[in-house]
Amino acid sequence: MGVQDSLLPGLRHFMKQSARLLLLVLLLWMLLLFVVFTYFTDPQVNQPHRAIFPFNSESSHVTYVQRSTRVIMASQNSRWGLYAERRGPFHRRQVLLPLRDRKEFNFRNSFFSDWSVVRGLWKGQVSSKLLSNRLQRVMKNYVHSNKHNVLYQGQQEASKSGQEILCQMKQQAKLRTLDGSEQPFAHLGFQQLAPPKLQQMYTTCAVVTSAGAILNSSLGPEIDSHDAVLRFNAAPSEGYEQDVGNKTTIRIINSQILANPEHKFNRSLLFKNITLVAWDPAPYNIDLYKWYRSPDYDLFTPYIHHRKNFPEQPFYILHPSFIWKLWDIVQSNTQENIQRNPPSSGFIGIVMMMNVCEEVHVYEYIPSMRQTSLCHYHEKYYDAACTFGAYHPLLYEKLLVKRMSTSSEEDLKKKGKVTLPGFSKINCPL
Ligand code: NCC
Repeated sequence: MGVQDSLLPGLRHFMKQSARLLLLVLLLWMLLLFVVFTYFTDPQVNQPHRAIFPFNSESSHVTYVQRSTRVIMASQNSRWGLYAERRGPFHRRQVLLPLRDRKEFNFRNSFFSDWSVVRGLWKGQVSSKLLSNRLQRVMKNYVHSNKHNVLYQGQQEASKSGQEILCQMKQQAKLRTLDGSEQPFAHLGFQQLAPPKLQQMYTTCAVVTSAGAILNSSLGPEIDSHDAVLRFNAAPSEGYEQDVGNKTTIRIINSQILANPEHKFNRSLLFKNITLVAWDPAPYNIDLYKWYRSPDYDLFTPYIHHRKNFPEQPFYILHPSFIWKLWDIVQSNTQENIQRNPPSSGFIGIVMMMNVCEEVHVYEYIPSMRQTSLCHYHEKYYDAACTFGAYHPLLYEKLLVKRMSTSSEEDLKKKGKVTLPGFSKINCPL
């Protein structure tokens, strides 16, 4: 036996020990990293909240954060809730976020909860309890606040089949626009202003939501192949044709678009040569006088102005009874109490298209595998609330749409597409 042979077992033993030690150090290092990561991303980190600007009683800890694009308010008084834009010609743009909610914009909390919500939506079974703590809290505020004086006394059950929900929709969600015969509008001469009833029938229609997840979808050509394409608010197609297409037939606009100079409603090409459908939340009891006196955002003045200047352009205002009927339908099919605010433009648009199309294809409303917290495909702004709701009862609207959908699992997950029959194609028992 040479010297080399006697050294070898010792060397082997030494290397084994070193490897073990290295592994142990590595494990300890990873554990340490995990602890540090958990500490800094924990929404419950117990730090004192400094009240810099008392916004209202519920979310009283609010701070200003400079941001270039919009004002974000976590006020339950604001129409748009956490993301509200406060715009006025002289208003300096700032972001208002409650300190504790900012802390919860964190990877751990939102990433895992976002995906469990998405999976729940795919299965057609979801509860607000799956949302991140922050979204649950904001949602709870809206469930308890009641700006529009909603008084719901109907049933709340979640056991209807897809076909039963479709029949309920067909029966109760008939499209209604202001025709000018209702007071105080008749008195104000709206009958001469309102265009003929919206009743053109299309064979297949696309509803293109503004969700960030539609980016990199290459759905543009498929979207453009439909007879009619519905888009929302100020969502552009220019520059995004590959993913969202470039055809626009109808655009639903909330009253912010008409009232807020930033959207250049009178001049922007986004609103030309298409059918326009505007809406604004009226009181739940459909008090049209009160609505006319104090709409959420003044849509009436720009509407009158626009109708006079462009009488050829079909331009409608949705009757608030249509909007609140949709809310009733969502609540009636949900055991949880939903936010007492109108449904999103997305849901309003989907049901409107079910009234005028034989088949409706909705893109990236139920999130696909591309789900991201990017709010809009055309804006660098991240918040999962755009997808799951804060002010609007988006989560419950989406669940209802999923339950009515006839699309395949592959279409749902890969394309983010749900298919719904138009009312004319739904056969219901008499
Ligand atoms: O964001 P918004 O909606 O214009 O989007 C149109 C519809 O697309 C669906 N959507 C959007 C983003 C996302 N990540 N997932 C989605 O499913 C929704 O169905 C949504 O309705 C609105 O409903 O009118 C809303 O409008 C904006 C805003 O007023 C307009 O974009 C004009 O600037 C509201 N945001 C703010 O007020 C800040 C938004 O809450 C609702």
